[in-house]
Amino acid sequence: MNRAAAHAPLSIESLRRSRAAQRIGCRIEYFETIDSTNTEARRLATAGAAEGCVVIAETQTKGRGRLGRTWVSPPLRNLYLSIILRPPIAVAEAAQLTLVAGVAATEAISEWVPQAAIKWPNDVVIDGRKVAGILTEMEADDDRVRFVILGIGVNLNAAPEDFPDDLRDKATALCPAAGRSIDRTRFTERLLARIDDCYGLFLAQGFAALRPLWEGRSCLTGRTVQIEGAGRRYAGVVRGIGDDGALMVCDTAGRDVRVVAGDVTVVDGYAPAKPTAS
Ligand code: BT5
Repeated sequence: MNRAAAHAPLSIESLRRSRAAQRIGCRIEYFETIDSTNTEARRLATAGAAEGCVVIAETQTKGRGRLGRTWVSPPLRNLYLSIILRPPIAVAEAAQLTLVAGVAATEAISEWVPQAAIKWPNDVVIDGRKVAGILTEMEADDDRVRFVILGIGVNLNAAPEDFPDDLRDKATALCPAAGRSIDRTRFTERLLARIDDCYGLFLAQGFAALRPLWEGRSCLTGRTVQIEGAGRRYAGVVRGIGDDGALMVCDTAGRDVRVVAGDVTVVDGYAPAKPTAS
C-alpha cells in the first residue's frame, strides 16, 4: 500500500456492510473530527443508543487517556473508536471489560505484528512501546451497570514525527513493526470482529473464560514491576491475574498483593522473563 492510500479516509461504507448483521458495529457513527469518541459515545448512550453502536473518528481534538491524560490523535493515521456496551453485570465487574478489550486488541494487532503483548491493565505494547490504549468508562444505576463506553486507540500508520517529543521513545505503531503500511479499514474490521468474539465469551462464561487468553498474551507475568495507584506504590514480581482481573503481585516482603488499579512500570526491561512459581 502506498503512502497516499495509507493516509486515505476509512472506507466507512465497506465497514458498515461488514458489520451490519453483527452485535458490535451494527451501527457505526463516523466523524472526520470529534472532541473524543468516548465523549460522543456517552452522549449517544445517554440518549438511548443500543449496545454495539460504534463511534469512529479520523482525529480527536480532546482524545483522552485515564486520569485526565491526553491521547495523541493525529488525523488519518491511526484508529480512534468507542463502543457502547450494555452488559448485565455489577459495577465491580465493569473493569474486566478493559481486559476483555485488551485480549481482543492484542489478537487483532498480532495478525500484523505477532509479538504484540498486553500490559496490564489497559495497554498493548510492541517490544515495550505502547501501540494501543483502552479507556473504559461507565454509567451505573445503584450496583448495576447501565452502560459502558469502551474506547480504544490504536497507532497504525503514525510515524515517529506524528508523536510529540516526549512520546517518541515510548510509543510505536503497527506500520514500522510490520514493515508495511496498514490498511486501516481492514484492521478496524478485524478489531471489531475480535471484540465481538471476546465480548460474547465474556457474557456467556464470565472473565474466567478469557483469563487464559489474557495470560497467554501478557508481557508482565514473571517481571519485576513497580505499580502506582490509589495513592500507593508497590514493587514486586507479577504472578498473573485473578479470575476477577486483579493483578497478582508478590511484593518484596514475599506477600501476595492483589492490585485492582494503577500504572505499571517494568523494572527489569523486556528480556525473557524467568518462570514464576505458582
Ligand atoms: C490510555 O490511557 O492508554 C487510554 C487511551 C484511550 C484512547 C482512546 S482513542 C478512542 C477513545 N476516545 C478517547 O478520548 N479515548 C479513547 P493511559 O493509560 O492513561 O495512557 C495515556 C498516556 O499514553 C499518555 O499520558 C501518554 O503518555 C501516552 N500516549 C498518549 N497518546 C498516545 C498514543 N497515541 N500512543 C501511545 N501512547 C500515547
